[in-house]
Order: sequence, then C-alpha cells, then structure tokens
Amino acid sequence: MRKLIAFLTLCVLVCGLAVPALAAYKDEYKLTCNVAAQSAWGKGAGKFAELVAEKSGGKINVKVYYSAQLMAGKQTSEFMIVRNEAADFALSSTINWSPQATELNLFALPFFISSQPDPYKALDAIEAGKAGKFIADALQKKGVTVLGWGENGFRELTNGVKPISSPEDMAGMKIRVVGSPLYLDIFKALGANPINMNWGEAVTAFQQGVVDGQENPVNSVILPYKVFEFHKYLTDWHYVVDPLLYAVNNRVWTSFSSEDQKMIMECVEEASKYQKALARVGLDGDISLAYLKEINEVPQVIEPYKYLEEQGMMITRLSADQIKVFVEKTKPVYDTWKEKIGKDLVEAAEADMASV
Ligand code: X2X
Repeated sequence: MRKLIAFLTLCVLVCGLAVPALAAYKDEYKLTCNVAAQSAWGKGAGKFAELVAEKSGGKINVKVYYSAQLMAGKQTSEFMIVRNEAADFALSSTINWSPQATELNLFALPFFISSQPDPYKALDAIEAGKAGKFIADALQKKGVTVLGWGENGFRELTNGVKPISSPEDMAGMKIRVVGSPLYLDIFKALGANPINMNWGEAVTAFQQGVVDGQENPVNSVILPYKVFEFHKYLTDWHYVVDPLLYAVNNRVWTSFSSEDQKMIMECVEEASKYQKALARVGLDGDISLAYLKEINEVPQVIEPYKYLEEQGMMITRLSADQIKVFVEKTKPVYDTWKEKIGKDLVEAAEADMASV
C-alpha cells in the first residue's frame, strides 16, 4: 500500500510538473476581428498573425476570424468573448468594447481629440501616455491584456440625401451607429435619428436605403466597403476617433514563456506601425506614405479624398465656425460623458495631449 501511495504521489508530482509545459501551447490561437481582411484594420490583424508564425518558426499559430465570425456578428459582445477565452487575441475597436469598459468612451467624446492642433500627434500621446496606461490597467483588471494600439481612424459622416454642414441638415435623418450609448446620445443631441445596427448588417441597410447615413473612417471602412456606392455625400468633421487595441486574454498571455511574450510584443509593434500607416495614409501629410514606401507596402489609393471625389462623392469640408456649431450642440453630451468616463482619465488625456 505504501509503495502504491508513493508511486501515485510520484505520478501526481511528475504529471503536475509536466502537464503545464505540455498543455501550455494551443494548436490554434483565435484572433477576433470585426471587419473583412481587405480593410486597413483587417490587414493589421493579418500582418500580426503572419509575423507571429514567422518569428515563432510556426510554433504559435494565430488564426484571424474576420467579419465578426466568433461573435455571430454582434460586435459589442466581442470583449466578453476575449475575456471568456472564446477568442485568445483581438484587434478590436475601442467603440465595440466600450459597453463593457467605460474608459474606452474617452475617444468618442465629441470633438475632444480632433480639436487639437495635430490630432494624430495628440492621439499618439494619449496612447503612449498616462491615459493609455490607465486604460490598459482597467482592461487588465477585467481579464484582458493590451499589447498595443492600432487605428480604425477619425470617423466621417456619409449620407445619401444631401450635403451636411450644420446640425439642422441632419434633422430626423436616420444614421446607423454602433450600439454604444455615447454615439446614440451624440446623434440625438444633433437632432438626427440614430439607429443601432451591427456592421455586418449595415452595408445591406445602406444598399436598401433602410438608413440615410452612417459614420466611419475613410481608409479603414468607407473605401474598402465602397460606402460611396450608396452615399454621395461626405462631411469631413473628424468628430471622434476610433483606435484599435491589439489585445490578449490574461490567462493566455501568462501561458506564454517570457521569450515568446517578448517576440509577440515585437510582432505587435511592427504590425501596429504598418496598420496605423494604412489607416492614416493621405490623411497625415506625407508621414504614413513615407513609411509605407520604406517598407514597400504602398496601397493603391494614397489620396483617399481625391479618390472618393472620382467615385462621385461630394465632400463637405467644415470651417472652424461650422465646427463650433456642432461642438456647442454636443457640449451637454460631452459634459455628461466626461463624468461617466471619469474626470481623472479625461484630465490625464488632456495632459498627455498638452505634452506634444
Ligand atoms: O461598426 C463600425 O462602424 C466599425 C466597423 O467601425 C466598428 O467595428 C467600430
């Protein structure tokens, strides 16, 4: 009997030690992505998976599930999926995770970041600064580790009815938005009729004229999804920005060796630089174009607005006075949401932006 116990104890010890090492790595790591592979966003997800496969010598296999496959189209449940490990990794929009992580609404405070002298620099400063760390800490407490930032982009308004240069032009207009309370509040404050809809159904809704308009970034969404085929008018108002997060489930992250964690971080850094450049090309002067030239990844369209005009779109560029009217109309929403997001975070972001 003693021998048996000794033998069993030995088995438990040996297995106990051996199991984590054997079971640590999965055959496939699922990465969730809300959009299609051909978008700037989708390409950033694909690049990350490619780099990890290459740098790990095939040991770590990240498979990208595009177009919201892992969440049956319901984009605002994506955070739960990563938290519950139904997905291991994500390249996700801050909007889609904002219902579960209030801090992420920071980027959707109307005209908060776009009112800075250089909105791209301001955004980078937030991501790299105190506010970015605050957000990463908050997400980690909820079960998800932020590895780096990507970008969907500043969101512009398109519609199929008429040019919009003032809130009055939007009166009663049905505008598709993500199911995020802050977006609903903004469009209600502007007098429009916001309709909450998943992106997976939105393009059909544009085609069928179920809604009059929508808002999304030019390079990441309006171009690859050919929104110009349904909407002739674009208002270039940059009212909010949508950063992306390269993220991983906490348990999955700690299951990697420290060397592999380091390697994965390097992949995120490289993929994120490439992805952000695709999201910004033609919108940030020559900065992103120069980088894409350097890495030999210049996309077909490098002047997005010129391209959209060639497709028959009419672009409305707002003057400072016209923007002011939108800012004033949305001020009550800004004030309410500053409280909800937390003054500390908003003030940290202000300090980060002031540092550039
Ligand atoms: O649904 C959208 O508008 C999109 C594609 O931009 C996001 O996933 C936030």
